Amino acid sequence: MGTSEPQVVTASDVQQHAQSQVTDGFHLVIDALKLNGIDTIFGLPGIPITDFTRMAQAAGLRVISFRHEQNAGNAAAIAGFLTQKPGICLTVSAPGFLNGLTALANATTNCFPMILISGSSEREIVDLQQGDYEEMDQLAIAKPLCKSAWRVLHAEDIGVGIARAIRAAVSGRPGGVYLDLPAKLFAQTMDAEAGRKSLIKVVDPAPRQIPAQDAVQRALELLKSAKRPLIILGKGAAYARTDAEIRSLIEKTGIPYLPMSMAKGLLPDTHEQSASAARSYVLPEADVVMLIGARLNWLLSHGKGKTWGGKSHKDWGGQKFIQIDISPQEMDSNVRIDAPLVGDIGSCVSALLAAIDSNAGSNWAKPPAEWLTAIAERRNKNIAKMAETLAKNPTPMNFHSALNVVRDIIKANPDAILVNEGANALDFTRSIVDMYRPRKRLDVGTWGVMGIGMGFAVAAAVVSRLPVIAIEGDSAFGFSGMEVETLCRYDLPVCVVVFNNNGVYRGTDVNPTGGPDVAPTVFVKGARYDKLIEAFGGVGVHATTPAELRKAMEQAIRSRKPTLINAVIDETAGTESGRITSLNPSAKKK
Ligand code: ADP
Ligand code: TZD
Repeated sequence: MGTSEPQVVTASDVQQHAQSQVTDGFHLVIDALKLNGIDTIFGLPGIPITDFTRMAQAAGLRVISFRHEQNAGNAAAIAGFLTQKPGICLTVSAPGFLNGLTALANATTNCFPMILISGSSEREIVDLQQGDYEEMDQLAIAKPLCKSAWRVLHAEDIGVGIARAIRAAVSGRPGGVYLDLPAKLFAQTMDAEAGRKSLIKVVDPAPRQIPAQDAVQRALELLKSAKRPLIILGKGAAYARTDAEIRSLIEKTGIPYLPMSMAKGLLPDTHEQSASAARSYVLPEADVVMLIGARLNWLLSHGKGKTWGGKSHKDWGGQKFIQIDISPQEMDSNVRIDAPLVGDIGSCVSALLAAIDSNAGSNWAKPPAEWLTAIAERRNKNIAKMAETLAKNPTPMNFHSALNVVRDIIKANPDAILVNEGANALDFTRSIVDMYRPRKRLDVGTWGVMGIGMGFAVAAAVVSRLPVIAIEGDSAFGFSGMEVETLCRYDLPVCVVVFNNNGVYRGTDVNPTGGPDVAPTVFVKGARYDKLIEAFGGVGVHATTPAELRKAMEQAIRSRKPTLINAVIDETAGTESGRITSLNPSAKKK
């Protein structure tokens, strides 16, 4: 600290190191990650990891530096979701660690594989609470917020530490793992050959989990007995990368399906068996529901209550459930699961397909025509109604007229990855913008957390090299907005569209006291978010009409330049909390 001499680690330093007789903690961590196929680190440098980031870059790892650790953590988490390899987030001690921790907890909640690696302060001082620089017992704090947490104290244990972290992140139900690396560890040296031998290349990190044959048969019998069957696909199904098998199961059985938000595009949203546009009809009416990689949590009204045809909000609607999940404890978490099918989705779906073929051959009876016709009627009616709304061109622009543009852009660029957060900006995008390919929609997930936007966008662009479109509420964007500098620094093909309606949900609230402060949900009116990205050399566009928005988005996709479009939306257009108004305590009181 304090010297002006630039610290540069050259390729020849690295080579010299390789030829020398000793290795150190820095290099053992790098070598262990590389040995396990990890090629990217998302992080933010500082004591004690700055040199580590330099050495990692010199050793050929891609090191993507962020402006805040939470965004690096979100990037790591979604990289994990997209690649099935644990995403790595690297932070400094105490405050950096805590900044990354929100993302680690969110990754665990969403079943995304991620490893948060944080440098930590001197153990002796931390444990006696003698007041070290950035002192904190990080291991203890991380433990309840992730799948597993470990600390490595000796260089010869780095191989085991990294191996355990990788296995824990991706095996079984994926999730977040914390690895605590004290500053002293990095500088420890050991014999290079012994160091090399201490590393572990993890064999079969996420072993298949084959379901029991009787469980497959039970599930199949229940499915066969259904008069009004329904399949629900969750983001676990998207993560599992068994797209062809899932499509084959759906098409072979002819069963209508609903994709959860991040499972959209697993089959194209325009598929004739998609019941998305008839959701409020199929949930209460279905008699047998098969969940594939989706939990019966709040996003599915806990499998009961009025959404499912129950009499009051806690009543079971009478459905029977088949649930495919890798986690046995997930079963019966909300309502009875009549046919639990525990295993990895690939093995479970393949086993079902094989059983269908051997039981029924090509004679699998499609669901009764009345069920399919009733769904088709509702779906077509709702789609026609939506088409009318989308065709309108009001001034000022509203969510619908803006999203009509986004919908066309995604249709023309089905490989583009869509990142999405906000309340109204989230709900309307999910229902209006059709997805055509798997793992192209990344959003606020299980917690409905704001702040994933730029971290997800950076990682999606880095790991896929495909264009990324981030549709952001103006409040949502603010949580990670400084990362537009990161977009520009790495020249990423990301087009951020800020749906600017002057506030959280809306921009119309007033301070009831008449005092000078604006209402808690209101922002600066007419803010120009496009100017932010211009500060870093990106393209900023101010769009007030669908035509301007379309032109700017098309240009962004064509040019692959980091772009931010400030899309001005009618400030009266949103509703409180979007679709989940009812979760607000005062709505409950009414
Ligand atoms: P959504 O929010 O889309 O409904 P959830 O995150 O609630 O999805 O559910 C995902 C589920 O998928 C989790 O219960 C998780 O255990 C499960 N899962 C994740 N990966 C696999 C896999 N490879 N095989 C089986 N289940 C999986
Ligand atoms: N903080 C965090 C971390 N997550 C949250 N979900 C919230 C706060 C609460 N919240 C929502 O649930 S949505 C939202 C907040 C602050 C922003 C909604 O405003 P927006 O979108 O401008 O992003 P719309 O389109 O105007 O509704």
